[in-house]
Formats: sequence, C-alpha cells, structure tokens
Amino acid sequence: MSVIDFRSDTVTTPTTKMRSAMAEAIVGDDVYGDDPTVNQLQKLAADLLGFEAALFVPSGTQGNLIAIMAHCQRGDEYIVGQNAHTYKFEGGGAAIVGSIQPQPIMEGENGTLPLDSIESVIKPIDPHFARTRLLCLENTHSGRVLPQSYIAEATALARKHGLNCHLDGARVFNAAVKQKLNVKEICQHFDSISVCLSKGLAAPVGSVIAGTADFINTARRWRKVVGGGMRQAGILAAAGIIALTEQVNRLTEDHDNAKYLADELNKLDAFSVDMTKVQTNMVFAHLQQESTTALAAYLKQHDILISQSNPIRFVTHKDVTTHSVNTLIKHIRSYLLNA
Ligand code: TLP
Repeated sequence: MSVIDFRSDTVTTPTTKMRSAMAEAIVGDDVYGDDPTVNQLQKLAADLLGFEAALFVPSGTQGNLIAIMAHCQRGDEYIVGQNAHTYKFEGGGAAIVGSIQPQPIMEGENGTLPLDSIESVIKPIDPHFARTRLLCLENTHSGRVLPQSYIAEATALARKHGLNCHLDGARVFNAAVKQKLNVKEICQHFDSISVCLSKGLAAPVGSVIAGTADFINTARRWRKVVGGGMRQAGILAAAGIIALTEQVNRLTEDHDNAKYLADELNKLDAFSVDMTKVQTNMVFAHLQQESTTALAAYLKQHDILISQSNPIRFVTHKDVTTHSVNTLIKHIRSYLLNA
C-alpha cells in the first residue's frame, strides 16, 4: 500500500513523462552555458513569466538567496514578512552569506504586509541605518493569494522610495490558476521572481529565477559562489520543462481537493478551519486537542503522513486524489471515536 503524504507539495514524485524526458535529455556543461536543455528551460521560463532572462537553480531557497544578493549589497536590507519563507525558513541565509539584513514586519490578517508598516520601516540615507533596498513579497503565502490590487499598491510604494521588488513565487502558478490570470500579470509588478518547479508542478528538483538580463548575469555569479553551478543539469531541466508545460493547469484539482478536505474537516467537532484562508492547495486545520502527535502517529500506522503542528497544515498535490482525502477523513473519524 502506498503512503499518502499531506505534509507538503514538495513530496510530489515526477511523472512518467518526466522520467523518460530525463533519461533522453541532451546535456552539456551548464557552468559553460553549454547545456541545451537547461538553456531551453531558461528561455521557456523567461517567456512564460514575462522577463528578459531566467536561471535554473537547485532550490527555491537558493533562488531567493541569489535574488536577494543580486539586488542588495553588504549592509543593505530587505523588507519581508515575519512569516515569509525568505525570512523565517531559509536559515538566515541572506544575513549569513550576503551580510544583508532582513527587516521583518508582521503580516496583516489577510497575509499581506500593511502598506503603512512597509513605509514606516524604510530608512533614510544615514550612516546609522542599513540601506533599505528591496521589498520581498510571497505569493501564494500560506496558500493565500495576494490580491492583484495589493501587489500593484505595495510595489508602487516600494518604487516611490527607490526599492526593487522581488517575489518569492514558489507557488505563483497556484496564484495564477486560482485567479484565472496569465502568470505574467502577477510578474509584471516585480523586478525578479523565484518559482519552484519541484512543488505542485512535480519536477524532482529545481527552481527558476527570472529578471532582466543584467540581473540574471549577476545572479549567475552568485549561484556559482553559493555552489549552485551544476554541470549536466539538463537531466533535471528536462523535468522542469514538462513541469511548466504540462503541470500548471492541473493545479486547480489540488485547489478543489483542498476545499473538499477543509469542508470535510469542518464537519468534525474536533476540527476548525477558517475557510477564508483555504484559497489554493493548503488547509490549516486547528485540532481541539492538546497535541497533534497522537493523531499523526495513528495516521502513520495507516500509511498517511501529516505535519504535527497545530493548526495542522494539510497540503494537496498531484499524488493526493479525492479518494486519498476520503481515506484520510475515514481514519481521522476512527481516531476521534477512540480518542
Ligand atoms: N517550503 C517548504 C518548507 O521549506 C517550509 C514547504 O514544505 O512548504 N518559498 C516558499 C514560499 C516555500 O514554501 C518554500 C519551501 C521555498 C521558498 C523553498 O523551496 P525549496 O524547498 O526548494 O528550497
């Protein structure tokens, strides 16, 4: 019996077509710029996202780090959400490697960074202060979509103060599909973006960053510095091409499954889910018990993996079907009966 894994969409396995494209990929040494499959992926990504150029990188974390380092210099700072991946979940990379100071601010109720908070932390040019250089947003953030009007306002405010704007678009295609928008309409507001191929899009490894040709040249240098220059990376890029061409539209199934899962959990007295926050492929469900450890252990015995946080984050993806959701609910019900 195969395991059903709700911990993240990073757990998706490559499709059969990806595996054969990987086996057949024409490769070269990408540090020399000689890998035709990597070049094809980069051209495809730049075109799809509406930027001049793109760069294939091993992970979303590295993509964000390189982008921040390409925008900022030592002693600069970037404004970022207190719960943003680029602040909270990347090991402090920008500070450690780039000597770039994060300026975190608390997200508002809907997950956006309040405009007055952004404005209040932009520092004047003064030797006492780090130089504020960059606004970093995240879309989707905890499964929530940033409203297009908000993105327009926040990036306009940043530009008014001479800041660049980077989007951690690890799941930007979820945001685009949800809003029935061409992804370019989201990207157009930013100077750069980082997009994960290895989450809902199911590639085994890799992200792309995109921006101007100059930005990507600088980013290529930083990619080398942090050890991300890969050689015959076309093997991985081949899967990335299929991720971008064949896996985007099906994200809507993940959104439907997340909504269904949230509705089913809300039918149980022990769970509560704020449905306004269920917008794409994530469900944050509060369990009215002291700990989620026993539930997670019980489900594991039935080959179902969940996160142990409370609220529990359930993530839907290609390898989770409506049937998987029903199986999860069935086992949660039997756990609650005996709890
Ligand atoms: N997120 C992972 C964990 O690291 C938390 C997950 O399971 O959601 N930006 C965002 C918004 C992300 O959610 C992630 C990964 C990344 C960047 C980093 O991507 P990778 O894992 O490729 O370094």
